[in-house]
Amino acid sequence: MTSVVTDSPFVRACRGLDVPHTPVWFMRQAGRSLPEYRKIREGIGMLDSCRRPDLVTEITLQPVRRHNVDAAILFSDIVVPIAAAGIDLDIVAGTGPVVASPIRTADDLRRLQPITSDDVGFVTEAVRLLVGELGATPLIGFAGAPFTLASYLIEGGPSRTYLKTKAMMYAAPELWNALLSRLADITLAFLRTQIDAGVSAVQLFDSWAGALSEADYREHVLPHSARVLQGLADAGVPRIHFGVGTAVLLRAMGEAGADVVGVDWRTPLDQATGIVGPDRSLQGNLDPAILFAGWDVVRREADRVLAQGRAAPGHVFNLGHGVMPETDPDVLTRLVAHVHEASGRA
Ligand code: 1CP
Repeated sequence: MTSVVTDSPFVRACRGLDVPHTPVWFMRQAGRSLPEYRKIREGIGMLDSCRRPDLVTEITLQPVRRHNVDAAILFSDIVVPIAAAGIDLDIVAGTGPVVASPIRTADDLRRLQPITSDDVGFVTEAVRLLVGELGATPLIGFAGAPFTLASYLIEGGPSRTYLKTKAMMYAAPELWNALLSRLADITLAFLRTQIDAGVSAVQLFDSWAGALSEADYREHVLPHSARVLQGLADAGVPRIHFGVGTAVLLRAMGEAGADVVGVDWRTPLDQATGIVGPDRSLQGNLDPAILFAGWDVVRREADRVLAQGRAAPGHVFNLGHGVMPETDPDVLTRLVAHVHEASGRA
């Protein structure tokens, strides 16, 4: 089985090898855009559902069955390992992660403990079940990057400005580095657990890194993300590194140790590959809002993304960020078929 997965279009594109068609999957492909997801989640909290391997398996498989995507992504959340590390938090419907008592001092940091695989045994179990079910379809594991995780821990929840996060970064570099270093350990342990259980690739989500200048990213964030990505260099699976609004960070995010750099819709892929360099594949980057503009626009823009993606050594088609809950799932199904057909070898 393993060799079939290693030879899948998705893993081959991540490695910059030739492919029979451009592989495609969607960030947030599992979730509220699917009626079968809304049904199975009825009355079950987000964190509780992430801890139930039977539910995780079913929810992860739903978009694979429906859309014929080239990869599955484990149903979980970036704050799952943080909860396992001892932080009291919840994922509130319509809001996102909310931390009961934010981390702002060295004393607070003591509440964030290292994790081992045993603390997230439900993830190991879910990955094993999924690898058995998925056959030749690769499973992507993921984690939040230290900066994005720190933003939730410091702010206490979602933020637009990252004021408290940046204030700590500038004013208390020792505390900042201690926090990000601890988060890097947790993220590394969480990704290792998923790889040991059988995932075929990992994605490090630094969704909110685009709030930083390149200089600040390089000084305060990159060393911690690099420790995570380079710590997996021997693991034998492609490493994808993604953030939103990262046009000025793409080179640095590649240098952190990624095999694939995820690009949002603001930077055309032919331009992105010039920034990232010839050694790395790209993933992206259709604007998720385009899915609301009617099929003719979707097809035209998808063709543009495919054409621009040909400039990169390998291209994994995706959106520039996650599927919005209001998206018509039939448009996603049609888009997958179109990407396969339009990019397929004659
Ligand atoms: O009850 C629900 O359905 C809540 C919505 C939801 C879902 C479906 C949340 C809350 N998380 C998830 C699952 C999830 N989260 C996945 C599933 C796999 C898939 O993609 O199909 C993944 C990969 C994530 C990762 C995640 N969580 C990120 C990084 C990706 C991104 O979108 O940038 C981030 C930033 C989070 C935090 C989070 N969790 C949930 C929400 C609404 C948010 C964002 C809150 C904010 O705006 O700050």
